Amino acid sequence: MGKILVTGSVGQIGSDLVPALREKHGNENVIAGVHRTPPGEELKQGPVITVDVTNKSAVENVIKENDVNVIYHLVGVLSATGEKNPELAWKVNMEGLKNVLDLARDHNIERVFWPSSIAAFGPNTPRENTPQLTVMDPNTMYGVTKYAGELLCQYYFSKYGVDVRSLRYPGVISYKALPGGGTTDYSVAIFYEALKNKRYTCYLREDSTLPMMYMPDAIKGTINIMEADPSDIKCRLSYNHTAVSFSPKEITEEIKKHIPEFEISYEPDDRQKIADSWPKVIDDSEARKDWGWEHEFGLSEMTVDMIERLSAKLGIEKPF
Ligand code: AKB
Repeated sequence: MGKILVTGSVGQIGSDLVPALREKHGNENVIAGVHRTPPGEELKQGPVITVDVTNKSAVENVIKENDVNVIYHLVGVLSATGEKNPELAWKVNMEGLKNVLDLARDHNIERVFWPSSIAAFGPNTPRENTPQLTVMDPNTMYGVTKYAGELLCQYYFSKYGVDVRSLRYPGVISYKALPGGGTTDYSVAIFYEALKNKRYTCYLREDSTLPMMYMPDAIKGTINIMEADPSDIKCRLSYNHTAVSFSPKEITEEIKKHIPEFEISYEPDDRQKIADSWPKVIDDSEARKDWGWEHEFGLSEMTVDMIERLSAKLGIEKPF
């Protein structure tokens, strides 16, 4: 069996995906690709390799020296950071993806996973029940790289037969690693602040509804699409992939059921404009139909699990 390479392993998704893949395939078969941020103890349970995805020959060496045949290419600069540094977002997100796709083609890599995002949509996209194929006019550099990346994946599939599969992630909520530089990050920060300080100042308006998902569902969907039979993958752009949609006000009400003293205030900043250009609810029925996507966690189940696990992580007494 060839090895699995996960780029961006110290990121929010990678920190949960690498252990899940190692549990399935064995620690030694899953290589955690890292760059600047050093890996924590959990990632060090198996092979860790430092690699810059913008350096094609460095990635090629990792593939050749380790007999890699599956790649989860997670490295990416997210929406808010991308608006502060559009050059960096283009370089990391586009050059990194093009390098991985070229190498997948040249080294007969069996499968590639690449995450797109709800950021691939834009202000003229229908915001309710957003279909998979619709108007795409992203107005952030992150969104531009996600939509262009989807087209590139589809091109490499149809032109070169690269079996690349993709999901449009919504905001992902998790307790292991913090998201960094996204617009949906508030949905994680709110839990930390509710537990630690019982107050949170949110940078989005109270009514900013966005599609969201709890990490165990994101990992399940990611592994399931990669395990699906190639004939079941009918969409080679990227699948809409969601679980719930909620606003800061709605998640606050849910948290307050367990931490009644919790208080929130709102000070919208630049990220509000980004959130306003994204869908509120996306329609992921194609993923459900084609390869059997099903989510498990709704808002209330996720809130209970987050509070339980985060209080254990922070050493704070569980409020229920
Ligand atoms: C972000 O907010 O930038 C990301 C995303 C939705 O892709 N979490």
